[in-house]
Amino acid sequence: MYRFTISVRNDAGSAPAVNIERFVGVDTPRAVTDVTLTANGNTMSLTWKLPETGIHNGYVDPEQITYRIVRQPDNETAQEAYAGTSFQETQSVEEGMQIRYYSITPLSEYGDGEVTESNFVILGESLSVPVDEDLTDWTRFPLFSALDCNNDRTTWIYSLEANTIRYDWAYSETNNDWLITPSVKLEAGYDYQMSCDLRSEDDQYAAEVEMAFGTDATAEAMTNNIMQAVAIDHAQTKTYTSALFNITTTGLYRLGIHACGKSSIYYLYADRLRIEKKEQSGIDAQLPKDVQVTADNGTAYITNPEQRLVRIYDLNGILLHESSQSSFSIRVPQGIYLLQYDGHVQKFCL
Ligand SMILES: [Ca+2]
Repeated sequence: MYRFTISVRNDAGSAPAVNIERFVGVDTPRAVTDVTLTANGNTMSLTWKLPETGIHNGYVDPEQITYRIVRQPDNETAQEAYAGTSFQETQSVEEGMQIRYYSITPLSEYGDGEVTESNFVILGESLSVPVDEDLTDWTRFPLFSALDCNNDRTTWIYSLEANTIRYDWAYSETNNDWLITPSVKLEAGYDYQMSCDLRSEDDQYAAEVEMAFGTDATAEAMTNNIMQAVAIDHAQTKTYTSALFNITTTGLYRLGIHACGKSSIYYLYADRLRIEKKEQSGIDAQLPKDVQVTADNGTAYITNPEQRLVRIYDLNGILLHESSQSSFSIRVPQGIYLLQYDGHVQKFCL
């Protein structure tokens, strides 16, 4: 910045001097504008504009400006001194989903401009079980769908004040707002269970909550209830767990937390959501009477009068022996084994 003192004089004399400050020379760039990020599959395209003048309204030579491009929210530098105002890269997520955005800083030998952040895009198609979502991490909230089904303009949000997901108190008399997970891969043949950590703002009723799942992120799709509505009326976080549930077709599903019941002026907070897979043991409490196993001194003796095909596995599922003899024995190290026939399974110990 330069200060100029200007005075005007003519034959009649001098006018009072005027001081002005002006920037002269090459200026520090302003923050870039119009930052747009689009994703096509795993390929991300970023474009932006450099303002024509610098932070002091001085001259900026776009040819001399480079850009620091940082992947967010991981804060990884993608380019340190990139030339140009469009950038593309292909990035894949190995598993799960995450948001991606970029921060861009214009750099010059006369100083660096301010950082500008792009919009975000979502990488990945679905979550895999086990799911353990930290809902205090704001970057996870955009993966969820918040549905204001009673159209009262309040619903589930990420609260920057509370640093977690919050269901705001309703303007209507009852609550009807879903918080629905991104797509989750579920397999037929297993039991699943969802749990969510919930609390009220105070030891006062905030809302009722129920859980359900379906195949789409809509209220209409949430047809399979897995937890009946309960009132959330405690300031201390408690974990609410659904019933075990399973599906008959392997695929992508959505699981929902439904704020329902009468409304309240107290906020409802959700800060962790888990989905676990439970092995469907398929282990019968007892074998049919005709197949018996007795263990003695490292040897298992099997009686099989109907001469069914009987298989013995270790706990890793490795087949150790199979026989359809009416009686046979197998010598194995101490441990737990599985005896299986005609779809029946039983554990036995040696
Ligand atoms: Ca609402």
